[in-house]
Amino acid sequence: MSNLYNEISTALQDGKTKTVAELVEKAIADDLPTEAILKQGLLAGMEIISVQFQAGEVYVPEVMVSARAMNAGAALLKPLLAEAGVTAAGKVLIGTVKGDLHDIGKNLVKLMMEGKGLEVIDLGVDVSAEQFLAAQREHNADAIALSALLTTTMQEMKNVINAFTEAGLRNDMIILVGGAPISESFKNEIGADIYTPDAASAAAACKAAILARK
Ligand code: B1M
Repeated sequence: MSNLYNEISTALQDGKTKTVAELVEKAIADDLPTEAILKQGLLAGMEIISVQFQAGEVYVPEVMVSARAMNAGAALLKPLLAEAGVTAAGKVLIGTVKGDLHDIGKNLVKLMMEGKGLEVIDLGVDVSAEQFLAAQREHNADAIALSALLTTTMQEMKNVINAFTEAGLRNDMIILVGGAPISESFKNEIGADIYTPDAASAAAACKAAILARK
């Protein structure tokens, strides 16, 4: 394994955004595989921080600076993941649900979807059902991708689906859900269409479902 992956992981754990960006740029210049830079560098570092956070060894501020470094590094990989010159295969609205500020997984899903040639409109974090609905009325997307990382906010996904149903828009679109506490059975319980455990499979499933409808 390239030592550069370890350096990226370590700099991310230390919350050094500038260093992470420089190292990712170096890895790109060295022609290292994009997926490996993401998985063995950025995500490996984030995984270590996650374990330490869960064990109470690091706290919210440290995790936030690591998250910022993660997002900066991932943004540099975006052009490499995108298929240049491909017309959008479909349009997706994405956001982390109301009350939830976690955006790393959501950003990865967005990145992977863009890599599959989908146009993604990112509504950010803490997005209410009303905001999703307003965005759908404006953009008329093929799919909506909801992310939640907290057991307290995952229920908000149901509110989003209810809002779309009440507005008569539910059957016009594909609803994807994901995030650490989400499962296939939860997806079924709230009446969403697709659950996937990771960003790459979310992008693949979303594109396939959109193409199947066209
Ligand atoms: Co928070 N946090 N956090 N946190 N945080 C968790 C989620 C937690 C499990 C840690 C723990 O204590 N064990 C816990 C939740 C417990 C629970 O609900 N059961 C927790 C808590 C409690 C909290 C706070 C309440 C802490 C506090 O303030 N005391 C607070 C809540 C703030 C809020 O949202 N209102 C909080 C705050 C934060 C930070 C701000 C410090 C930071 C977020 C920074 C940011 O996102 N910009 C943070 C982080 C980073 C984490 C952990 C450590 C890592 C999450 C992460 O980014 N992982 C997390 C512990 C953990 O998950 N092990 C934790 C990396 C990322 C790539 O994975 O987001 O799971 P993930 O995405 C995956 C899949 O889930 C999937 O794809 C990705 C992989 O390919 N996926 C989708 C995600 N969305 C998808 C959508 C899809 C499909 C797949 O389709 C649409």
